[in-house]
Amino acid sequence: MEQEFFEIDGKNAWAEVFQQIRSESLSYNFTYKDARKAENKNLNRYRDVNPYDHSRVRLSKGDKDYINASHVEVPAARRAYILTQGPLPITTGHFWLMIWEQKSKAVLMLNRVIEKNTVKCHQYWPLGSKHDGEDEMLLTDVNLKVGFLGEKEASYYTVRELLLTDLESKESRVVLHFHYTTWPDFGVPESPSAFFNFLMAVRESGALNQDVGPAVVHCSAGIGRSGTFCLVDSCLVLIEESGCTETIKVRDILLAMRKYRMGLIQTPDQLRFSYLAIIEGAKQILAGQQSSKKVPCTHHSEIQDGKIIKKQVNNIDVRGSGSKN
Ligand code: PTR
Ligand code: PTR
Ligand code: PTR
Repeated sequence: MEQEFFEIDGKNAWAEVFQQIRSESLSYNFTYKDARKAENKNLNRYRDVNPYDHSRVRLSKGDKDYINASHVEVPAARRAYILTQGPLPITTGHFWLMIWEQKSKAVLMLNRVIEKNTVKCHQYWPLGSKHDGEDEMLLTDVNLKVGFLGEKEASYYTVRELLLTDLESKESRVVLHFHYTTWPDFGVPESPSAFFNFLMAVRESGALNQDVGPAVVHCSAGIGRSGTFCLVDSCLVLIEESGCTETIKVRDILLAMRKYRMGLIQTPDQLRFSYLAIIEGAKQILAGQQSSKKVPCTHHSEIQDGKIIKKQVNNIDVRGSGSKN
């Protein structure tokens, strides 16, 4: 895929490649009727960004099951995420109810509350008294409470610990809040390595593991930056498993992800950045594998529609005639 990257770069063809991906996903034609129902329209931040009916997250408790959020899965990488818009004042309760019901361990926030002098997301978590804010936020419509426990700042992001409590059962859970604070909408992070450090911090917390609910990933619309993050993470899982970057088909994985939520990745530059972050991340991951004596590139697998199709193991054709050498 490095070769593919340099070829596209050399031809300055990112806009073209991105446009191909958009046109191909236009043919999906999934419906989003629930999002357009009269009673749900004001629950959407942007009128042109809607969750498909087939993959939308449904709320169980309460009188409405609608939230602008989608299950996005990459089965070959065993990854499941929830991508959603930045909460509006009236959807903040629904947002926390979704986190409670889906048993998510973390929220990954990739935008700032105010960008270009515009509110891009409601202040949906308590800031804490050290920031002259409240320590608790009460969500009366869903009978939940969010408390501020503490935070740690790194250079490009902040990690907070929040305590989510169901006021009915009195049960509480810690929810981690990973906030990337330096990624403009329709833009890219300053450097692939800053982004990689953020991704590694999220991974180390266990929030992307299979034994917890899907991490909730959001930006303002929940498609551009959120799509970029999930594509890079999933591709790096697949590279880690195959031990090499040659066989990965980033475009196919993005196209498969776009079947779950519309518009994932919003600009040619975000697509280019994804490739860069995958290449940079793969270098670090594969170097780590070599030093821990894992033999790189033993599985020659192809990825189709987000699923790995194994062709060869240790250079022996697994469909072969029984020859051991
Ligand atoms: N804040 C939203 C916006 O301005 O885009 C509110 C809104 C949402 C307004 C949907 C209108 C919406 O849809 P329609 O124009 O189809 O009623
Ligand atoms: N209609 C909005 C717009 O084009 O501004 C929708 C939108 C907003 C789409 C932000 C994507 C956006 O970026 P992100 O998904 O990264 O918040
Ligand atoms: N910001 C976008 C706009 O206003 O046009 C919103 C959008 C949503 C754009 C989906 C594109 C979308 O799909 P695709 O990227 O596949 O064209």
